[in-house]
Amino acid sequence: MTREQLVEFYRLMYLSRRTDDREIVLKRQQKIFFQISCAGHEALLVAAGMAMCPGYDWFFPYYRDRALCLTLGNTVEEQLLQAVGAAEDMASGGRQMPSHWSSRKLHIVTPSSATATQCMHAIGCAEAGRYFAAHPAAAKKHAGDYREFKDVTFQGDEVTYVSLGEGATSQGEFWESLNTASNAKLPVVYVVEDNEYAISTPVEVNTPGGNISRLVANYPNFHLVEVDGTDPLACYRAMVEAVEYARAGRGPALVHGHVVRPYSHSLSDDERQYRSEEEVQADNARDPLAKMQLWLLREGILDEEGINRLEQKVDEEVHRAADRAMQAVLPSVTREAILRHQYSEELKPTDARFDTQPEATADASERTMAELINHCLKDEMRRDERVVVFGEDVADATRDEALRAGEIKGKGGVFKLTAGLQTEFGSERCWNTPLAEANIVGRAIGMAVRGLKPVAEIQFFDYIWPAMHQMRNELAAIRWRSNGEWSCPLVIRVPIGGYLTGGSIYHSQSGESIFTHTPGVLVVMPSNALDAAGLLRTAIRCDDPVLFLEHKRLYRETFGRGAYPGPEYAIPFGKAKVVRAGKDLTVVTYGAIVPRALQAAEKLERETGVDVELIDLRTLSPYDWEAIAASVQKTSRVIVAHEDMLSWGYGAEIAARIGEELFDELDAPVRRVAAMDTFVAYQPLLEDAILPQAEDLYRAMEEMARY
Ligand SMILES: Cc1ncc(C[n+]2csc(CCOP(=O)(O)OP(=O)(O)O)c2C)c(N)n1
Repeated sequence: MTREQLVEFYRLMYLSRRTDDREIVLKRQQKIFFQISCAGHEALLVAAGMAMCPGYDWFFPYYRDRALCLTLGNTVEEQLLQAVGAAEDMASGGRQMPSHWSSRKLHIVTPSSATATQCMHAIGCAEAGRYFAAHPAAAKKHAGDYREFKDVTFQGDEVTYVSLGEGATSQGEFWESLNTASNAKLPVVYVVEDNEYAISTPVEVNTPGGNISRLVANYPNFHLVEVDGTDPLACYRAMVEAVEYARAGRGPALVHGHVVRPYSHSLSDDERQYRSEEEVQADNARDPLAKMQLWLLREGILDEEGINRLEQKVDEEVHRAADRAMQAVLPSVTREAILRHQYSEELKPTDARFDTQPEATADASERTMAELINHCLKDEMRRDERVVVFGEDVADATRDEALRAGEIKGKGGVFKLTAGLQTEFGSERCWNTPLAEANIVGRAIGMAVRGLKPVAEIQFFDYIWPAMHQMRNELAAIRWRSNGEWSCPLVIRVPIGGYLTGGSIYHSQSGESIFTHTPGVLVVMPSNALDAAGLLRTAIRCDDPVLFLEHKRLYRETFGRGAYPGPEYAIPFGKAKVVRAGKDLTVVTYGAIVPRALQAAEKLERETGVDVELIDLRTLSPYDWEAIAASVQKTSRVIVAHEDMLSWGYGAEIAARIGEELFDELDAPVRRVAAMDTFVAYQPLLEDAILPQAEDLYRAMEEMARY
């Protein structure tokens, strides 16, 4: 480093520390509401920022990384606006805590507060960079779908930075990310900021043997460096080496920096409650700021006066920034402003462009839902080179020599929905992932942030839970928490549901209401082949994350087959289908209950003449309230039916809204038909008793008609 760089290095470290100090004062004055500092980590982070290129490389930092972000080009004022929760806070518009950095211009991707989730996003980001370099045409804008609103930039040799504390390395997502970084030799630089404490929990609890780089040492392709993170020159050397290694395409790197934490975990924590005085003093003696100041003086790079001048200028800068931040306009509290950017503001999945008619094609033979989903995936992959498909066992064959030689047919998913995709589009566009659901969803998020369109698969709904953290805290939240600056439109396809005869607890679960209760994600559940094709197309082309629930029992049923509707057939979200028009009572349902309710309704009409109107919602979030209201106004009697458990279920919300808004229309209490409040059992007799059957629906309809 030149003299100027060394002085700048110190200036940035000091700037970061003084910004923390200012925030601490503001917090004590109750002008801001949370404070977490970078103190003690500055040397490692300024080194990282100086070794990388803002707006060229990509950054997934965590809350300690103030000094990194200042080095990349974040200003103190921007950081203090976040602390105030100002309307002009670029990172989130007052939605996130301070120290949750974000800048599109600098490629700092919005982080959550959850520890280690960002590791998976960094992997997806690096994979996307590599993909676009190999398929540059895919980056082009395209009118008519999400690509219209997603700028894609790539360099070919960009490096992705991701940081975390040593405590966070205990999280599965850290290890799930190492798996893919190592296997795919991805250009990712991990920085583990080891201050030996995760709040009050010391390193030996989180890391067997107390040293994370020693544990990572057996991962192939990694460049590992362990460094004194309070030594600026050693940190800079370590970071430059690591970045060079990754940029040259040799694989990922992990820089393990031993740092200190002089200001406790956050302002809400007092480390003297759990650390001895001796230990705290030993840490203080390693403070990187004091060490570098001394070093600059000793080496004659700055004299005392030079240090004073530099520090005074920084103090004034921080002071001015704080004054400006205190004057900032606060966010609007209108309902509209609060909900803004929950979903894409540019392209709604309810848009008329998604309302097209099936095409008559030469082959009019009836196809199953499984076949039409497979056709839709193929058509969309042909149309849009950004679509990639991955998950457990979705590829035809990972070891693809025999496949390419035409000697084997390939698997293509446990339900064969993705059959032939790898064969037609290659292993870069359809591949098998490790058996790790957070890896699947987390990578998909990172890819979608960069502009790819992942259509990932979770093998069974029953196993979606390891990915739940990624889905609720990341996928659903990214657009809202960054105030629209970042988005991750993608599709997660999930086989769901029971009526399988022998599926048992772990292959028959429902649980859609858990996701409709999550803002930011759209939830779709078709009941027939044609709807599945049209809704999946909209899911792929729209600009929001979509959970696409495919009922396993409906995949190959005779009910609901349809002819191939052509490659442009789409159905807008939020538009229910009247499966059977009727005048006496309404049944609102979706998924595998549709054929069962239809069977019950037809029997009821034959036997009693009662005429049931059957509504298939098709999309659960958003849902078609107008269709429900119109039908209830006509029939004055309504049953909400679903396969999932009764209590706290999807039907509770619909029933409550009918009660609130349509009470005067009703001639009978709203009724729900659903599963018992338990898991689905293996023995078919038990399964039949637990899940709602056509007879249960029949009985409910008949009783309601008589009420
Ligand atoms: C998934 C998750 N669990 C718990 C927390 C609460 N929490 C916030 S920070 C923290 C400790 C993190 O320690 P470490 O990773 O060592 O980083 P440091 O804060 O020391 O830099 C915990 C437990 C969280 N944010 N996310």
